[in-house]
Amino acid sequence: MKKKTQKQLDTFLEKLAERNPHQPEFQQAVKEVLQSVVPYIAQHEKYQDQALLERITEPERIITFRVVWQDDDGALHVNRGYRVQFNSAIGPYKGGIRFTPTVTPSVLKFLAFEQIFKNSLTGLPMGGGKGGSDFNPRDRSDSEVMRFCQAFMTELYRHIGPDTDIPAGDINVSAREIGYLYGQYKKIANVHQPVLTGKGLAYGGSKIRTEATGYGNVFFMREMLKRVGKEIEGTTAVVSGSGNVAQHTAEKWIALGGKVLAMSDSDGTIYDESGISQEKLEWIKDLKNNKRGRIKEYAKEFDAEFREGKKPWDIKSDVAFPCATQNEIEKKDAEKLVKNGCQALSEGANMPCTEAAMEVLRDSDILYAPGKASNAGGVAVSGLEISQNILRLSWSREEVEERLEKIMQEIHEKCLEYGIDDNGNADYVKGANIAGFVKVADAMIALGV
Ligand code: NDP
Ligand code: 2IT
Repeated sequence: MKKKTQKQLDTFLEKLAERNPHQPEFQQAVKEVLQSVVPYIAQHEKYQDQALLERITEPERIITFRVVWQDDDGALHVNRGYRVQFNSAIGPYKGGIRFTPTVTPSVLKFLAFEQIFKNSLTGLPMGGGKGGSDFNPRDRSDSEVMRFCQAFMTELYRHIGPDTDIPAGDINVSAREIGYLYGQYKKIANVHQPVLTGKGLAYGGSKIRTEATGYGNVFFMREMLKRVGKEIEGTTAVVSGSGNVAQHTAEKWIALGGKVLAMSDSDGTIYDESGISQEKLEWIKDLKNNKRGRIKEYAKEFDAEFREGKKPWDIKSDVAFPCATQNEIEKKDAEKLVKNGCQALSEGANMPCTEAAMEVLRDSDILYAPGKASNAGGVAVSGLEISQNILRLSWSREEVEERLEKIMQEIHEKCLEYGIDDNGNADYVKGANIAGFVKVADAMIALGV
């Protein structure tokens, strides 16, 4: 980066930090995007003198609300609900809802900010948004989760709509929660509308939406490997997490001939040297999605190793798929991956690498896919779910999966269009950031202020 451009970026980030104090995740996400975008703007007059950086880093609207609900013993609880409606230049706000105690305005702003560029990359007309609550569903009964979802939607419903804002799932929000949320929306609004995605197949959901993020993640990895003449067949992988994205990343990896050595949850990692087969994966799905159990139970059932409190990054494997949460790969983890000869890393989670970890990966020979490109398959199929709802029809599994594959290939191509360096190497971080930015910036300029 030229000295003058670096100075401009530093000054902007200083002001951003002053304007958004105590929001480290948001500042981290903005810095990551602007490191690619600011030099690009410096070379393209069209994007100058438009206050684009100031505008694109300021959410259009943030809604905060009180959520009061009753537990099974009759006690009342108060949680905080949020929806960050960050940018609607290219379409209605779109992005997931997350229920976990680590939800803060900073986390939701980083996620909504990432979502702007991710949604742009899908090629579908979706703006960026994200929402959630600090509610912890762990150890809560079904009826408690239902009452919480109903209370959450009772306020959220007035802020969303098929042409305004269409939430979906994210951490701890999947089929069960989307069902309760949609049920409450329908009761209040008295309409069936594509106002949430990730719906059940019985009431308007799309085939493959459950699988889409994980499958898309593997499709993106396949494109990266293909470009350098490598194949999935026989290649080993470690996957963090054992929720929606992790399960379906593992599933597609296994289906394409790869081997999965490890998965994890917030308690630790299971290491199965013989590989997690599809049959064992079905057992994990039942454990996590129905029994809501802990991953360590896998070790007992299949005589594998359980590494308490450990992440999977020190297990030697050909590729890595972080699919749990933000900042789960620290500098030392990235160094370990490089040292162990890991060849490629594709992010299923949003911003799973710390800034320092990212630097290590980008300075290495590892093929590195940032989440806004590699995990975009989930929101892409959400977009396809909206299209099917509007058309009032339902596409087959094959049709949706084919479209997903094509979208992931196109995202890969867009990353290359803006991300090839002087040596012909692919910088997917730069490519994804610039390609995502250009469409949104063009729309913002065209729409005026
Ligand atoms: P799930 O709730 O289904 O699964 C999350 C998994 O990550 C669980 O195994 C959970 O463990 C683990 N986990 C969560 N928090 C932590 C933590 N602090 N430390 C260690 N492990 C943790 O969520 P998803 O699979 O939907 O989401 C995973 C990631 O993928 C998130 O970053 C999300 O934003 C991203 N993403 C999701 C998309 C989707 O369509 N669902 C789309 C694109 C990205 P435990 O069981 O112990 O809680
Ligand atoms: O991070 C994400 O892209 C998601 N959680 C999916 C969002 C969506 O609207 O499907």
